[in-house]
Amino acid sequence: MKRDAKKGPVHLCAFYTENFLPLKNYFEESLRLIHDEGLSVEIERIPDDDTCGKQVEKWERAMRLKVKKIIEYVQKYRGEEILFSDIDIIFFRKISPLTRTMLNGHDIVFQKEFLGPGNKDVNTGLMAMWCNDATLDFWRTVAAAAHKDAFFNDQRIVNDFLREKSIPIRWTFFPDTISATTHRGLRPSPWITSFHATCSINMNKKIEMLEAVRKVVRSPAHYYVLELLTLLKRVVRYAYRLIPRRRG
Ligand SMILES: [Mn+2]
Repeated sequence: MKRDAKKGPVHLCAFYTENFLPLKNYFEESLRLIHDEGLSVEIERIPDDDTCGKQVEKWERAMRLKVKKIIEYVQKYRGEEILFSDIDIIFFRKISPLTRTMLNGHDIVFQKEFLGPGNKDVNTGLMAMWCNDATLDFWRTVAAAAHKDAFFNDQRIVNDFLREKSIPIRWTFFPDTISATTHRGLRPSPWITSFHATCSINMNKKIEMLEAVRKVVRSPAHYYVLELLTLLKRVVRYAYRLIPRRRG
């Protein structure tokens, strides 16, 4: 990939369906606060589909739509760098410098599903991508595989392909600062770059997660108090366990 394309901004591409509007407000506000001059933000509104009522159905519709939208963005920004983001994510620090660094030598950079050396899974919520042939082929193959699924889940399909190495793609993980609920619950390090509210498809639960994490990140003191309380709780629990043993 030509390096001169790096002069342009990183295109942050996101979409939301009408029913997830409150999440979009959190997303947008967080972007305003980080003042990332290297980003060009594009948030697309998709009208809600009234024909599918249940939350789980809406969720599946959003996942199918996601693959379709990614293909559109990759075609639109050919030769440039994009950051595709779910709408249930908030940012705390500039993301474009990390995106550029990570894309050096890779076609796609994924958020980790879990922390630790045992993790092999990617999370498709936040992805940095070079809009090139390899990336386009990758997503077209994912889209083609979607028809086989009764309940489509883009992340499962992506992880299957990456594990099988059946599509040639240069990919890597973002560092742990690209955080999610599956990493350290609602108590990430206060120095994270972004947080993805995962583990629930319920919007109110997601908002609770974002609020809780925002508190931790905005006030490291709050974080240390919580850590201290956890430690104290452990000490008390341990001491409590010792007492009956001595009596017995
Ligand atoms: Mn998500």
